[in-house]
Amino acid sequence: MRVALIGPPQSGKSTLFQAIAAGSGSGVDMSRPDQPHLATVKVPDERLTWLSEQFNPKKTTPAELAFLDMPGFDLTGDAGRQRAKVHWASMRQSDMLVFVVREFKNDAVAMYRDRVDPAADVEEMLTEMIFADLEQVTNRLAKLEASLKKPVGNKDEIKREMELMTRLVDTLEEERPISDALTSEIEIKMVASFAFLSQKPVLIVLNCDEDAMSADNPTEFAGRPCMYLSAQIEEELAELPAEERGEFLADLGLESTAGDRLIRACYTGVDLVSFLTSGEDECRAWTIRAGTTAVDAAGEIHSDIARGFIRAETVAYDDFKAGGDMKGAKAAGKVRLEGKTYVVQDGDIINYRFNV
Ligand SMILES: Nc1nc2c(ncn2[C@@H]2O[C@H](COP(=O)(O)OP(=O)(O)O)[C@@H](O)[C@H]2O)c(=O)[nH]1
Ligand SMILES: [Mg+2]
Repeated sequence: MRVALIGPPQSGKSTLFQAIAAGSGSGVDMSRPDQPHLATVKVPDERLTWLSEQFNPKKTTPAELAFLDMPGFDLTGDAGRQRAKVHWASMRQSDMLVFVVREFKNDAVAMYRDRVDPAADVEEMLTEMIFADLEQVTNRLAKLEASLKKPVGNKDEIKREMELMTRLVDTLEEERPISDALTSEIEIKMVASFAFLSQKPVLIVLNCDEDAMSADNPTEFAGRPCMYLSAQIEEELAELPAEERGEFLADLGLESTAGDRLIRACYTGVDLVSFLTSGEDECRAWTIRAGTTAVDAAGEIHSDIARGFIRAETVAYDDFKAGGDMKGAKAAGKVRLEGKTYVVQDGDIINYRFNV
C-alpha cells in the first residue's frame, strides 16, 4: 500500500516525509528534489507494543506502509503543469493522496503564488486532478466511439461503457470528483483500471505554526478529513533519541507524534486493518484489507496455514488485555473458534490451528 504526499512547492512535504521516515528508522537519499522519494515506514500500534511486553519475543514486527514524497506542483504556468503531468502516473499507482498545504507564516520561505492560502491550494490541486481525469475519460470516450463503428466487438458492452463515461464527463465538468458519479460496485469495477485521481481517498495536512496547533483544531477542511501539524516540529522530534522524544511529547501532553498519527490515519484511510499474532518467537501485526476472511488472512502468514486451515482461535485485543493473557481470556469466555469465512476484525489476536 502506498501513500503519496503532494502539494505546491515549499509546503513542507519533504520535511514531513523525512520526519516520518527517520522516526521509522529508514534513511532516504534526498539529493534530488525534482524526483519522488520513497520510504517504508512502520505503522505505530500500541496493541503490538503491549503484546510484545507480555511475550517478550525474540522479534517484534509491525505493519508497514510506503510513503512517496512527490516534487511540488507549480501550477502557475504551462511549463509547471506539464512537469506535474509526468508525476500523475506515480499518483495513480498510489492508494491514497495526502495534500500537504502551507499554513505556516515564515518570510524566509518563498510563498507559492505570493500568498498563504491553504483553502485555495487544496482547491487548485483538486481541480488539477479533475482535469487529469477528464483528459483520460475524454480519450476513452473517443476510443469507444471509434470501436462502435467497427464491425467487431460487443456493441452492448461498448454502449454501456459509453453511458458511464458520458456521465463521468458531466460530473467532472461540474468540477465534482469521479467518486460522486459512481453508483454501484459494478461501476466501481468498470473504472478500476483507470485509477482515477479524483477517486482516491484524500487526507489534508495543514502544515501550521506551532502556536496554531491545538486540541480544538477541526478534523475536516474543505469537506475532507484533515490534520493540523507542524512539519518543522516533527522534524525536530525525529532527530531526538527515542527516550527523549517520549519525554518531549509527555511535556506537551501528547501520546504520540503527529507523524505517527498521520501514518495511522493513512493506514485506516486506505481501508487497511491489522490482526495480530503472538508468541515467544515473534509478535507481529499483519496487514489485510477490511473485509478479509480468516482463511485469506491465514494466507498472508503462509499458504500452508490457509491450505490446512482448521480453525482460527480468535480473541479481540481489548478482551485479551482485560483477561491478562490467553488463559484469562479463555476463562472469561472471550476466545472464539472461528471458521474460514469469519471476517477478521481490526485488532483480532489470532492463533491459527492448521494441519498439512
Ligand atoms: N516555519 C516553518 N517552516 C517550514 C515548515 N515545514 C517546512 N518548512 C520550511 O519550508 C521550506 C520548504 O520545505 P520542504 O519540506 O522542502 O517543502 P516541499 O517543497 O513541500 O518538499 C524549508 O525551508 C523548510 O524548512 C514548518 O512547519 N514551519
Ligand atoms: Mg520536496
